[in-house]
Amino acid sequence: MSLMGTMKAVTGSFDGMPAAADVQLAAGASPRHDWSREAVRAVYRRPFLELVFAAQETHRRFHDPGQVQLCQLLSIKTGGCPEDCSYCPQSAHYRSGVESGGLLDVEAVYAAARQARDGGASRFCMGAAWREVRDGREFDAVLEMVAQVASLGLEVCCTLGMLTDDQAGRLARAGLTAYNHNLDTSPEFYSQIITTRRYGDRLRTIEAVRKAGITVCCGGIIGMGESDEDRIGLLQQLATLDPHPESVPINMLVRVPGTPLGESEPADPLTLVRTIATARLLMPAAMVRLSAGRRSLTREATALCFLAGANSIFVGEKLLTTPNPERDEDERMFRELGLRAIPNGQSRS
Ligand code: SAM
Ligand code: DTB
Ligand code: SF4
Repeated sequence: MSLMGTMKAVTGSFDGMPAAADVQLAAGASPRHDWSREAVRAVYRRPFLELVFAAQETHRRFHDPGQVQLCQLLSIKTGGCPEDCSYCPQSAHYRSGVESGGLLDVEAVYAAARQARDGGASRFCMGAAWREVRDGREFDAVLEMVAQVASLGLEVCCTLGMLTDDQAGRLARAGLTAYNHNLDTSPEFYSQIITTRRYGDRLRTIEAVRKAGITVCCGGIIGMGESDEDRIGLLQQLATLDPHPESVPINMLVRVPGTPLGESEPADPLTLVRTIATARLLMPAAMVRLSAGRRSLTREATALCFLAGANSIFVGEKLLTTPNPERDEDERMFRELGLRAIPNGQSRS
């Protein structure tokens, strides 16, 4: 049975737990954007089971708890990136074994997107290992890729590094649904992870995307040696964007040998769950995407991520350059958990 299968989700509710009184999320209430550090900290630090329960309650007010969006990634330009992001195997600063390549052909990208759609994905995300977009032949080809992927009825997302207002406008006119540009961590911890750009550079690109009418996909990574306070800081940054990002990817670091973070301590899956639950409570309408790192999660930890409000995953054997769970494994998990893929055209993007 495919991921598009029709197994019904468990829709019963839990009784007897206190409601999330301090989280102000009555049905229909509009999301808040004025989250202070203290308020975010209070949510993040709630007792674990209470936090997950509150997140699931909120999740059910805004989303179908049995539906999860399947997204597929494709690296359209791999490796050789001039940025020094300590987690990234595509940085030219490190020897990770990733082979650099040129920009893929439009035809190859179209074929990969069609295959992704036929496999049940409703969103296709193209990544390029660029610091920023440069106008010229390659950007023109990316615009053509966007138009072609959009013609398949898929949501189209790109992650190409920094953008100018004009470039964001051109992507919007080509049919881009979403632009992924992560803040990754708190403003305080950022310079320990990346030295070749500043937090403010990230925020400026996010603003350009927003102004162009493209939806914002912005999240971060856990497991980089950051503290709870850094995760709280990241979540506060995201939740004070107005409007909130429509899409919040939460990545667990994929530790790639040769990168500065290749030998880090693995993140605690319960910290991942806590981060997802807090994101769900702060940004109730967003798609919260359980992104990189699923290969190191047990089935049970993954189920907790869904319970905490994650409602999207990446499928396919590869993320950009690193492995992802096998398709069969994901299909089995969907059957066991009673989850269904969100049909094409029905997510909140
Ligand atoms: N170069 C563009 C940029 O940085 O915005 C786009 C591609 S970049 C690979 C997209 C995102 O992937 C990064 O912002 C980071 O959050 C995530 N990422 C990269 N390497 C990762 C890793 N090893 N583990 C988890 N997430 C990672
Ligand atoms: C995001 O936040 N995670 C995805 C997507 N946005 C582009 C990328 C994960 C990359 C993991 C490392 C790799 O495969 O190279
Ligand atoms: Fe380059 Fe993006 Fe990797 Fe940073 S995360 S090194 S900008 S590809």
